[in-house]
Amino acid sequence: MTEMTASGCSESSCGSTADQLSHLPEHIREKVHNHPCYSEQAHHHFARMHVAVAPACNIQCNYCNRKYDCANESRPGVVSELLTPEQAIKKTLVVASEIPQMTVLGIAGPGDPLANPERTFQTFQALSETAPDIKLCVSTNGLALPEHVEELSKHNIDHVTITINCLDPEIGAKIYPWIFWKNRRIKGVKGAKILIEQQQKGLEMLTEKGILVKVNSVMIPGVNDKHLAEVSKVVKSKGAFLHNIMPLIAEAEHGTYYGIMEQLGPTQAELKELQDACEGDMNMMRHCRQCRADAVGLLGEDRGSEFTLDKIEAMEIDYSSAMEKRKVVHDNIAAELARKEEEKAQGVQFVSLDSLRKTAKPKPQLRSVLMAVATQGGGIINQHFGHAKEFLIYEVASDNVKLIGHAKTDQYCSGNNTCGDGETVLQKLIRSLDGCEVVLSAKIGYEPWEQLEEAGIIPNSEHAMEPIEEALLAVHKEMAESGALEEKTEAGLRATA
Ligand code: CLF
Ligand code: SF4
Repeated sequence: MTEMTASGCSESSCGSTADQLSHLPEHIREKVHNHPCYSEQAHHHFARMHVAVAPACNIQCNYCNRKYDCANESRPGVVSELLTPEQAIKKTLVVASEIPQMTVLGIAGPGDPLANPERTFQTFQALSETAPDIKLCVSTNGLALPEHVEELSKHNIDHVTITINCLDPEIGAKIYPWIFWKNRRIKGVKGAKILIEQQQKGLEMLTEKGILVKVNSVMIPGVNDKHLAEVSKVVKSKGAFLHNIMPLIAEAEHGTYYGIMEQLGPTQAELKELQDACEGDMNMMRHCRQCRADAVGLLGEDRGSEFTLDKIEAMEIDYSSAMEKRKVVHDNIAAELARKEEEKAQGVQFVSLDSLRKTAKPKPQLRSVLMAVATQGGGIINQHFGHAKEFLIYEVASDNVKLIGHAKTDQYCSGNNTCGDGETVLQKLIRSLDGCEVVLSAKIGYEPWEQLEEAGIIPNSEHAMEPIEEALLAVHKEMAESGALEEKTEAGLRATA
């Protein structure tokens, strides 16, 4: 159920933990409050890692080349190291000890985890016994899901992602050329029909068991884009918790069917339009980074190179003491978040009473503004403009901040100044921020400052090290006070008519 808060923003449109989660029963809140994918606020503070133990897949998607990561859960890029379950267990314990904010271990490829059940469940079983403080998470295409639901529930796996791109086998045949089912390769509509039935059955079985299900869908313009609103409605009616609509990534150099056929992905605006249209029906995930199947760290960062097999081989782990340290870190983050929520609630109360006193006057309507933020996590503006590899994009209104996506870029300060087609890294970066009116970072150099201004984007480093939401609201307020945001009131419009 969507609850309105004192500030008038709904749980699904505001980035605060309390607003997002307060309508949920306690046992669900407990499952999601520190999961970086299931809670938008958590993703600023808590990290996840993936272990690449699942090489095989039982279907073919037209957006996938298995030489690369599973596109269900990753941007294309070769998995650096395929791991045995033993190696995956060791790596997880090392990372959990070194990065105590890591709360979730996911298996997401590079193939399908449930097409490799022995390797997947061996890893989960050992970790559920040795490291009970780590949440276990799995992402699957769903074909083999029904037969594994029982096993998943045995290993205390509370979070399952199913990639569901369609409900209509005719559409499915345009996405999946074949599936491998009961020792046979089944092509076209027939194969897609079986896959869809298995996905829906798996979804129903999981929700019946109280396991949280997130549905991922890849938006493929001209193929399933008009159909995904229906998918959203149906999966919600069957109990899915969250819907994550991701843009198709198709580049010819990845060797995928769509890449070679030059199938276009959606623009940011098309993606947002679809997400907005589906939001009325269900909680939408907008902070997905389409991570690699061996990603490590906060969403959007990849610390995998710090934990390669040769580096972790000689490390000794005392996980009992690591768990104590982790608990302190988790408790501190939780206390900090609760404190911020308390402060915010008091602020909201004040604004609300204040605004009640002014209701007699017609208020000018202030438009919302897209703002980009450079951050390294923690919910703080703490990244130098030139070091950012991505910017979070927020839609900011006078009383509401909503994360709507992210823009990946090349680092401006990387020393590599061109990126092909005669475009400089800075020009490309500015192009990726198209539509934003302000970019906030901890620091910014003179040259990018000048070029951003020329492109009509206001650079702002006055809010360095401040919490993102507070800084964005403050910038919106400054813009409002300068008269930059006023739209005519209804009374004003009638007067001019
Ligand atoms: Fe990994 Fe996926 Fe679990 Fe998260 S990722 S298995 S639910 S722990 Fe998250 Fe990465 Fe998006 Fe996946 S940001 S690609 S949604
Ligand atoms: Fe590739 Fe994943 Fe599709 Fe399998 S399910 S073909 S690994 S994208």
